[in-house]
Amino acid sequence: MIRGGLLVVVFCLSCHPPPPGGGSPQAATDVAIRVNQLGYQSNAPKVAVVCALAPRAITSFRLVDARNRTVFGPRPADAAGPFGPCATTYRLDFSALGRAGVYRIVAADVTSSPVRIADDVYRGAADSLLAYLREQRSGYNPVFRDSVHQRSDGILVDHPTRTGEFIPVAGGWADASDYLQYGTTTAHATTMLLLAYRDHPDAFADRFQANGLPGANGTPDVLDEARWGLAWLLKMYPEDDLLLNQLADDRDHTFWDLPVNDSADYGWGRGGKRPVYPCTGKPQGLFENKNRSTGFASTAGKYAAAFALGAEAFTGRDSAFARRLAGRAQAVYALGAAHPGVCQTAPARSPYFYEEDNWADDMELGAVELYTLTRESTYFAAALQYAAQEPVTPWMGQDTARHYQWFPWHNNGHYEIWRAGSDSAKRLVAEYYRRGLEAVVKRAHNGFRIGIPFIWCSNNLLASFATQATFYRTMTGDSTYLEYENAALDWLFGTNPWGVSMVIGLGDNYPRTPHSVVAQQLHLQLTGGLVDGPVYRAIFQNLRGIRLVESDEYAQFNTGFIVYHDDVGDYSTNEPIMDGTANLAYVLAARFRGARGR
Ligand SMILES: [Ca+2]
Ligand SMILES: [Ca+2]
Repeated sequence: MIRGGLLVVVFCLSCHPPPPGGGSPQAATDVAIRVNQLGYQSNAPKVAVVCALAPRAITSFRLVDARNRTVFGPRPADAAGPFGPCATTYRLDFSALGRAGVYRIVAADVTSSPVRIADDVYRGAADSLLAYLREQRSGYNPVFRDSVHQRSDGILVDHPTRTGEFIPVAGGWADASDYLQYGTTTAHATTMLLLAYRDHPDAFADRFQANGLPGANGTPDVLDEARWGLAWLLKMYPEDDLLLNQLADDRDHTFWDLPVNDSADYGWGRGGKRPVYPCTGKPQGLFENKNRSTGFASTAGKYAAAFALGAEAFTGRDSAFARRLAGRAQAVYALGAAHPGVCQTAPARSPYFYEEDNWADDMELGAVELYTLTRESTYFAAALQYAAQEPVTPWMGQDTARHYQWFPWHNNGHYEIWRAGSDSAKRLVAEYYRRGLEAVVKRAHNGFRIGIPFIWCSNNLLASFATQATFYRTMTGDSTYLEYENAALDWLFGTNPWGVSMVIGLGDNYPRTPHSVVAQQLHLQLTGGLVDGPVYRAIFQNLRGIRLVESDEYAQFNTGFIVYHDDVGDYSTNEPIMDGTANLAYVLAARFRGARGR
């Protein structure tokens, strides 16, 4: 989500409807007990966190059942120090309670919301994410049952010789609540869907057709959605040396309107054609703001990986489609190898863009997926070389980073090398992952066990941390980081200072007024959408054009170094994001399989 449109907020001030009901935050007192609102699997670690807004001594806690009978405890509450708005925190560990049921936690005369223990608490969670992706579809959109940008996409811009040429690129997903579309986020999202299905197929159902309308079609919905992404990426790579990277730009932000009547004007009239940007290997930006692009490889590697994984996934389902994907995977990988460097997204009127600075991670993933597909050893050797260039995703252990500076937020390539490689290669990439996890954990000495930097899209970092920890645990059997892996998921589903599940429609208390024109004007719940999540107060205060449009129901929890607002005006913490949503698919699918007693 790259925003910054002042007009958006001005418009909201006059048109914001009354918020839908429900979701009142807990904490009539100054003590809140935060829990994972999906629940806890029977044999998993189980921890709730107390956030006390004033210093408060809490010695013990217990769990009660529906009849208010104590079923666990009293046990000691572990004091864990201050964090953000919490003057002090306590960790309440009830891992020893394994009996399925619905309970409440009682501590300091405060009773929590219901706590569910069951093996199937993640059932349907990964599938729920797909609802948001269907809602975000461009081309034919099943929510509107209408075409979106079908005839407007797009006119080639910023090309040395072919600027002004029409190239058909309708399709894909809108990136967030604006209607820009990026090859880099789409390719990563598609990859996450394909990996999630490959490793955890049981987590996904078949209730929708290829076009996103209700009705089974014999294909798991996660593959329907992945194919939607792949079909668009193929359009975005129409010729061997023409790699398209971005559709539309931030001139989209001028108007706050629905995608079916988008009235953005890119110089061809309101609601007219949209620009499509190629990778050029040079800094891009049609106006005063420029990115710092240096090559093609960051985008080419991601396309290669998605195409190669797609070829594997569709071999038995549609061999012609699979063969085409395999051919495009090899071509785009070669283009990336010939043009090392990053292909960043292009800013227009606003200064914001995806400032991706790493590309070896992307080429590593592309190379190892091509090795898996073709068994050509040169690809595997290249993957190992790229892996050695960036063993640890650089945000891990840092206090801050630029917007999407290290993307994707975890490196799928190491896991794929582990799957395909020798024992020595397996040990090497497991150690790479361990170093990254250790760096984050070193910063996680707080009651919530969270060690990420609270930059824009912090929820993506948590999803990626949990995914990398899941990979590492699968690869090594080492559960050293399991407490932190669980804490990251618990945070995303409500164990955070605000008590908010960050996925719309999942849990008891989730965002009701996301930064989305579709949600606002159609009164539509964007089920499955992961919002950006809390950011450092300084980031919130310095972004352009943010104004809250309603009173802050979480004001008492927004007094610390990080803030979150369930407010349609806050594009920094409360905007659902396509790539972040898909980024959560793998780890939720893996938890589903955990329900089967793995
Ligand atoms: Ca289906
Ligand atoms: Ca990268």
